Amino acid sequence: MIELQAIELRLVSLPLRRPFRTSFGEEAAKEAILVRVETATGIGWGECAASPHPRYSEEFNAAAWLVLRDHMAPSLLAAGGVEPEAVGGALGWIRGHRMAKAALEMAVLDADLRSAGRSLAGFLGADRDRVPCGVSVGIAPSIDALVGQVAGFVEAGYRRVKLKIEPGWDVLPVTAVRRAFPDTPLSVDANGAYRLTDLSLFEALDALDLVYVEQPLGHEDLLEHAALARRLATPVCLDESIRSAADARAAIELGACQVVNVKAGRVGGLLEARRVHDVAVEHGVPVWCGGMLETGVGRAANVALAALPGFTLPGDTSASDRYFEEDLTEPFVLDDDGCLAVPTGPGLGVEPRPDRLEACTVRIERLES
Ligand code: SMG
Ligand code: MG
Repeated sequence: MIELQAIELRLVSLPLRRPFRTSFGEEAAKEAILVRVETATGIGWGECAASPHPRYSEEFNAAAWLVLRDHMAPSLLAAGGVEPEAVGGALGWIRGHRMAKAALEMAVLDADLRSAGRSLAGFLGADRDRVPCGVSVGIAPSIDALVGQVAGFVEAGYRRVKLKIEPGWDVLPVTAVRRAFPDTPLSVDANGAYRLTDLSLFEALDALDLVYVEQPLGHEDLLEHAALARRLATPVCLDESIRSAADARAAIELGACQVVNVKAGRVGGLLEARRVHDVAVEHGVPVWCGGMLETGVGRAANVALAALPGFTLPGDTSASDRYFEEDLTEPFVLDDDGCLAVPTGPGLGVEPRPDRLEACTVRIERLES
């Protein structure tokens, strides 16, 4: 049982080395809410996966801040003690707001595992000490610029390259990258930008030997994804559509996806993410760990999750230098095999560096029991 004494919310902002553009917009900085819990036996950190705008999902930082401050933190503080496994249940009366819930659960888990001297990866059931990494490449100013960026990532050793697509930036750039890198595992991610009437576009992509097409259609369209999947040789992977283990089961059983992207934030926490993994494994469906441009804090959790046995495809768990000049934690560095080492220290196995925390903080609020 963890005795919660205080919960601190901290908004941080880190400039991205290159703006990240997707079908729903562009981000030039990573802005995230960090949650720091203080307990009778030590502290724990969590990171919220939300962005400044409600574009990837309905969650966004200003709303996550409010729901954490006015509802979630008071609810947990009033409860006094809580087991990490019980955080989801204790916050179950709050509908949705999964990324905010996930951040708080991560912080409680980190505190609990640190005081027990146990790593998050070990707790989750990881069976590897390094994970192969992919990289997600945003919509570029030109095809030449895109091919140049991909060349840098292939050279760095990334094991899979994912290209963001949108109407007007699809078959031509993806064909150019495929021609330049005939042997590189490639995928595309539309973030829901297409409709079933765009079938011919996906048939054209089918010829490019992609590992999967990620979230091609709207996030609420499971049946349409199933209809698309029946027409394609390329597997369909779902991201935004899967917000829980129950969603994963429905999507897989409906034939709406053959691959699952798991993000702890999107599904309400690391423990639900493990349940999504379990559902996929039970159905023989490969999973991989998605990313939300996390700082080193959230990245540590992603890398631990990605070390579970069902994560058989490289994830969007890229090295710190793919995002930032300087991360918040000690940097995650790609090894010669295109892998990141899974942290082995207690809890997340990383902490924000005090100087970086100071430099990146925009706002702090503290709640006490
Ligand atoms: O963390 O490297 C990363 C980003 C991976 O492409 C990525 N994420 O739909 O999968 C996705 C997007 C969402 C990013 S919204 C900030
Ligand atoms: Mg995606």
